[in-house]
Amino acid sequence: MIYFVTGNKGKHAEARAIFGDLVQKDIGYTEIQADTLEEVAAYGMKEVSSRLEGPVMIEDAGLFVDALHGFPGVYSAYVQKTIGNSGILRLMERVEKRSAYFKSVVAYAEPGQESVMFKGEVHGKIGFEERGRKGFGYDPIFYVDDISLGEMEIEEKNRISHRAASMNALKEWLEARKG
Ligand code: ITT
Repeated sequence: MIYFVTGNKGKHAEARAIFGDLVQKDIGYTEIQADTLEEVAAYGMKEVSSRLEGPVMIEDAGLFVDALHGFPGVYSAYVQKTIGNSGILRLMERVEKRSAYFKSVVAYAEPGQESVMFKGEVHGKIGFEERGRKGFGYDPIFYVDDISLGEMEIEEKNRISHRAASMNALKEWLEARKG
C-alpha cells in the first residue's frame, strides 16, 4: 500500500489504475517557487515523508507550450486556476506553432530511505478549441493525433500519458527491487 499525497482527484484516479493499492491523502504540502518540477517534487517529498509513516508518493506535473517558451510549466496549477483553458487558447490565437508537452515527475520514498524520482512526458499539440469532458485540467485543449486527452477514457490516456510513463517507471523499479 502506498500513500499518494495529492489534492487532485483526476491524478489519483489515473494513478490508481496503474498501482491498484493506493490511498489518496489530501493533506497538502508546500509547492515551492522553483524553475523545475524536479525541485518542487524533491522539496515536497522531504516535507511529506516527515509527516506520514509508510511508503509515500507525490507527483508534480506541468504543461509546457513551445510557442510560449515553456509557459505555463511550473506555474501550470496557478494558470489553470486563473486564466484556465480559454486563456491559453486566447494566448495561442493566430499562433501556428502549436507543439506542447506535459511532463510528470513522481517522487517516492519509504521511511528512513532516500527518495527516488521518475519522469515522463507526452508530446502533442494545443488545439484550437476545447474538446471532451473526461480527464481534468488542460486535457480538453491538449491533442495527440487529433484526439484531445479530454476525449479519452483513463485506460486510453494511461497508454500515452506523462503520468503513466513516470508512474509505470516507478512501478517497474518497485517490482525489480522485489526480484
Ligand atoms: P497536487 O495536489 O498533486 O499538487 P495539482 O492539481 O496542484 O495537484 P500540480 O501541482 O502537479 O497538481 O499542477 C499541475 C497543473 O497542471 C494542475 O493545474 C493540473 O490541472 C494540470 N495538469 C497536470 N497533469 C495534467 C493532466 O494529465 N492533464 C491535464 N492537466 C494536467
